Amino acid sequence: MNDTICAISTALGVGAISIIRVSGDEAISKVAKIFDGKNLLEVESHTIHYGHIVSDNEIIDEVLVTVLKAPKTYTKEDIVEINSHGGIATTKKVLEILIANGIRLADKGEFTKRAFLNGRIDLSQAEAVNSLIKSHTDLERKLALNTLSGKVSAKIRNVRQIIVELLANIEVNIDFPEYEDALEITLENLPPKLKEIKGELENLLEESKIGTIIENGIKVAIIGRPNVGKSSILNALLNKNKAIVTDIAGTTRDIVEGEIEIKGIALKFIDTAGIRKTEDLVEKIGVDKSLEMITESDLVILVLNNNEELTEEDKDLLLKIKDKTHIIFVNKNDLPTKLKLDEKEVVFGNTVSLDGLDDLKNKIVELFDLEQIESSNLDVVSSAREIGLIKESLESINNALNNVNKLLPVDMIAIDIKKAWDLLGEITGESYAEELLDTLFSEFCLGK
Ligand SMILES: Nc1nc2c(ncn2[C@@H]2O[C@H](COP(=O)(O)OP(=O)(O)OP(=O)(O)O)[C@@H](O)[C@H]2O)c(=O)[nH]1
Ligand SMILES: [Mg+2]
Repeated sequence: MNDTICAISTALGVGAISIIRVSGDEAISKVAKIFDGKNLLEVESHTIHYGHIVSDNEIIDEVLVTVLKAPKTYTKEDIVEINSHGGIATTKKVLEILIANGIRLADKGEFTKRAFLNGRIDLSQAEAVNSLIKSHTDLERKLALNTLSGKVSAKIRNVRQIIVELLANIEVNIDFPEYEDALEITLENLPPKLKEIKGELENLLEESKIGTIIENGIKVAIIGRPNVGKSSILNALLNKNKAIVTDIAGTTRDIVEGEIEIKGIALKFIDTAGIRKTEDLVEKIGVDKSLEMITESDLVILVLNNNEELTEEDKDLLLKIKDKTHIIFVNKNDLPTKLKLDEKEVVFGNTVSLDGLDDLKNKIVELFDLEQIESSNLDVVSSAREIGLIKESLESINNALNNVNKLLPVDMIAIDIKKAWDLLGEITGESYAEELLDTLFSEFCLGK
């Protein structure tokens, strides 16, 4: 594990500076060998030094080298960071020389993996490092930074603590029935405890909805019959001509996507092929994709034409979206009204004067409570892996509650409670499988 690793930590391209990072027992001694400047073996920790990287008596680059001695470093190992000139040729050359000197090229995320394995951060925090690097929006950044600070892990540990206290009481009752000070856990007093844990887990899941929206944005499918103006609406929302608009029904064949940010949240609009019965093979594939989008999206905007009477196909679509989060947008309200509609929550507008498009955006803000997200604490779970584990943990607690109803013995019920505890431990990495680490860190960039 403790071999010395190196990687380019900055993005490889044209830039003023590149950082090549080295971590491990031999980090300082190996870099000292190729550094012409102060003797790095004798310098203090957390200092930076001017000099040259040399190889076979040739000066490769003029650099600044930072020496960081264990344990107060990112990996808790000795770290040396070579600040070379930027650009692909110089950066790669410095890396090559390090490798030629017996330093291994790091795997993706290996520095952060070491930070985890050496106990500097937990698994949830390690994941947050990746989210932080990949964040596009300011809210994503804040969310990741909060997780990295350990606020989210603290909430998970808190629930684990409640569970472990319950488990401890059960164990004491089983192993030392004569020990009278311990609270006796019975089928009568178990349900309130389990319900408390259930409540905590449900709360984490409820809060995580905010995290998911920030991380993934909101997928909004624009659906409707041909020619009602779906592509025109997409273009108006994006404020650019992304999709082709013509008066020929069936213009859009494939999905067209575009993104805007509202209240710090990415709205990912998907314009779809107009839905109708068709014999045209290409159009048919497009229509099938449109129908798929109804299921796959977080929100459906069903577009109707104000200038036409409601058709059977419209009625069919109204039925299809009934149980889905949706907004009905009645387009072309610049033309005479022929549409009669019973629906309540409807936005009217048109893409000629752009009337109603702000109402449409406001409706989305209202539906997903985006104002509240912007002002919330953002100390919530957001990783899909972690949300999955909380759900599984909740399932185990529900099983335990069912088993109480079935009057199973307390020690049998404890098996599910223990499982819930273990699953939560996988979030922070208190319990984990080696493959999990491999998969998780392989999603990182090199050099982090
Ligand atoms: N008067 C009026 N015409 C509109 C409006 N919105 C779109 N149109 C016109 O309606 C026609 C169809 O518009 P599109 O945006 O291509 O419609 P679509 O729903 O994407 O159609 P398909 O791709 O065929 O499914 C075009 O001629 C547009 O200029 C509107 O609000 N008012
Ligand atoms: Mg279209």
